[in-house]
Amino acid sequence: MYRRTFLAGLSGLAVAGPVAAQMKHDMGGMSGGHGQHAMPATDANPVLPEGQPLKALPRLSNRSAVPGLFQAELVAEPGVVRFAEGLDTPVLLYNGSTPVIEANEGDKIEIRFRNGIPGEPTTIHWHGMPVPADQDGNPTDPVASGSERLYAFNLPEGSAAPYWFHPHPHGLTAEQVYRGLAGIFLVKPKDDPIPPEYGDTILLLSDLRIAADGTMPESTMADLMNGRVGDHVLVNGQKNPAMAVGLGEKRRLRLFNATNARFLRLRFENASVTVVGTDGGLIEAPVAVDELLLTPAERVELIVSFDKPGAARLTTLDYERGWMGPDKPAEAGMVLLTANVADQAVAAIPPLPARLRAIETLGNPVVTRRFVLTESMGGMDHGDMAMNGMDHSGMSMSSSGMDMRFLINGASFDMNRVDEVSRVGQVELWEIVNEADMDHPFHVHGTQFQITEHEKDGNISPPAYRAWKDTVNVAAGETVRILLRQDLPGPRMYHCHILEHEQLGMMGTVDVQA
Ligand SMILES: [Cu+2]
Repeated sequence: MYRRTFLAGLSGLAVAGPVAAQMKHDMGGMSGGHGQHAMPATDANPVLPEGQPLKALPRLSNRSAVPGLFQAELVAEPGVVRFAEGLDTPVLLYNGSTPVIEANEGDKIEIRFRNGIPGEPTTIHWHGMPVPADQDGNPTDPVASGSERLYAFNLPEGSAAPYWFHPHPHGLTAEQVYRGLAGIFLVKPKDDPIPPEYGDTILLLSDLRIAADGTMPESTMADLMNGRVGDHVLVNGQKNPAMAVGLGEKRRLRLFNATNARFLRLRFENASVTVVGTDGGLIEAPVAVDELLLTPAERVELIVSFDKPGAARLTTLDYERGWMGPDKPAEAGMVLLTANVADQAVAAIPPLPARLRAIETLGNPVVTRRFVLTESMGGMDHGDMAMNGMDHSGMSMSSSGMDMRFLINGASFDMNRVDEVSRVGQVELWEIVNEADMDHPFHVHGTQFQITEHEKDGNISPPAYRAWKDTVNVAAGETVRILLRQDLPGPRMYHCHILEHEQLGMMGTVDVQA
């Protein structure tokens, strides 16, 4: 109750610290979209068309004729998209779209990048990719507005996976991403065990909020607190697009959660789903599932079998992630994609192999690190509040007003501070301890890790299957243990991938020494 009253009264309060920097102006209002936000209704919420044929994201063409070399140009700049009939929405895009880069293990990559965003620095972070630290778009390496640079790196053997890329400038990441900057980086293996008859369909999930005039409202206090959740979850920029499939067809679908803060608990109605890959590529053996949770920045590769004629819908289920304050968006029952399955059966297609690949075990860790995630409101963290006889849903106002921070080991991100020092090649155990009220999807730059266990309320459970991951959801009150090894030297970020939380301090730097 405290929280509800507290947040309802937020707009009248003085705003201090990093929050102030984020808040440009008071709340925008929406209704009638996917998630119902009971914000003060200032504008009608434009209706987006549904059921249009699914469009494939455009491929970025390789300018090089040299085998094993991929060369291309990327420009980040403003654009306009018509999401709703008759309404232009100003956005930010790479090369006027959400491009897909496709390359092979072993390739050398050279991307000439130009920042065409007026007045804002930016970077390109190659999310999940094992690239050199100075090529990874760290906030410490901004590209100024109007400037350009070359991103160059190699794709090692074994790095085949569905990566993505997005901006990572200090203080602007959340905004540049929700305004549209994202792309896909698909690294293909030399030998792919998935039958080519299944095709290969990329589904980039993004989140949109637009006002009656088509513009994207600035983020509100609730957005900073919970991460910005829009009104429409789009697939490749479309609302509930349609794909036509034959009866009995199997399709390879690669799902990318490129939203700032959407927790997508998904199921496919009238179709059966098998997981074959995660952030870091294929898992060892196919795993049939009824539903799955895809949190911000995570990816999953599915084989979907369309064994029933009629509509098969990718829908959402409710998920409790510890929403702060009033107006948790209704997340259940959204239809993200519709597959129209024909009555006519297709010719028999090859089965999915029982073994996909081997995943190396990382061995015993030589170092253990502990990362405690907390939230601090009004300059007080949990400990302080408890000490003052307040449960964490009670807030008090420091003299300078509301100050919201998201912390790792009690510290807020500082670009000039190294928080941990590690070594190239050493195996480490990281314990991510979430003492906060909200789930936080934890991401590590520069490598892929393996989850070893989940612990909650004294119960320890292993992961459902061994997988390479670069982002793992750590639920409120949960501890997740991961094994990782960095193979390249340099400073690497680790942070919550609710982009507003990263921006409000939930990020640190580990310096990996050679
Ligand atoms: Cu977070």
